[in-house]
Amino acid sequence: MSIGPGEWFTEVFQDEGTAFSLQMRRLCHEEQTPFQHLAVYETETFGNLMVIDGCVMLTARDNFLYHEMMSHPALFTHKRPRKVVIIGGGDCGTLKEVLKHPGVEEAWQVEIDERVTRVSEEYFPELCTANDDPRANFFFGDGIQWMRDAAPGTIDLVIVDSTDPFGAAEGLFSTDFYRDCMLALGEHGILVQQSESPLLHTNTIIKKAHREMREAGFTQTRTLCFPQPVYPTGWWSCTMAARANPLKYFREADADEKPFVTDYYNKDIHHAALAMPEFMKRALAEDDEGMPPYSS
Ligand code: AG3
Repeated sequence: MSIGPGEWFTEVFQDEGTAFSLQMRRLCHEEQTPFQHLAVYETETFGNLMVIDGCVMLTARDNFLYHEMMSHPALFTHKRPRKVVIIGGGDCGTLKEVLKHPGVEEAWQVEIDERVTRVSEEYFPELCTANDDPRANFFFGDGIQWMRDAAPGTIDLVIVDSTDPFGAAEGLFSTDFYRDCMLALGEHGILVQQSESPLLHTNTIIKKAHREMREAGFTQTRTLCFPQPVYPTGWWSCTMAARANPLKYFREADADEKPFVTDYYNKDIHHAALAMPEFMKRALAEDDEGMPPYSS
């Protein structure tokens, strides 16, 4: 897949009959890792671009939206998050956001493909600024196994920052994995998972995530929506789960006085992201029998 200067990189969403393109300056790096095809391009207007198996993972220009929304809403929902585990997230962007919270004492990035991290260190150094933080820990291996082996009740927050739910990431979108997370989290822990496009995947991936998180024993589940221009439809989501704690409340005063800089997340954005579109409410309500309503 060689793309010359001025040519366009395109991610085709075949099922939807749409595509997203970015104009390229040059190919910076390309390799077949033991797990996937990994490429980095320099784009004309979005800075560096990371692509895995033909899917856009991130660009320098807009990854802050995704990384901030994958971390801060959950971190400000938990009462006192001290130990955080990121499953996937090899580019280190989520880790950087997590470690902005001074109360976090220990963060683990559990990524199956070490090459993603090494390539990110080279081409996205701005995402790797917290890698030398003494609280940062790296494990390169299978996140599903890692979670199965985790000691019960020892983790406050699990963030699943994965690729689309196919191939290597498929097992991360399953009742068995959610159950292992629940056991590792204990009573007050929170799980948050990237859950694809509200427009494309509400009736499939998002609905299934709610159903399976509840099957696993989480009684509270909630999807937050946010913009992400370079992903299919430009509109993305994450889904949070908790055993008992309602997810519509968060540490508002702390979010308002956060002792660090963000580019997107703030207290009002958090409130806005909690608001659920009507079509999503209807779709999720179909599965709601006997459970607390999704809007609670
Ligand atoms: N996680 C990938 C989200 C999925 C994007 N899907 C797509 N382009 N088809 C991003 C990793 C960032 N830490």
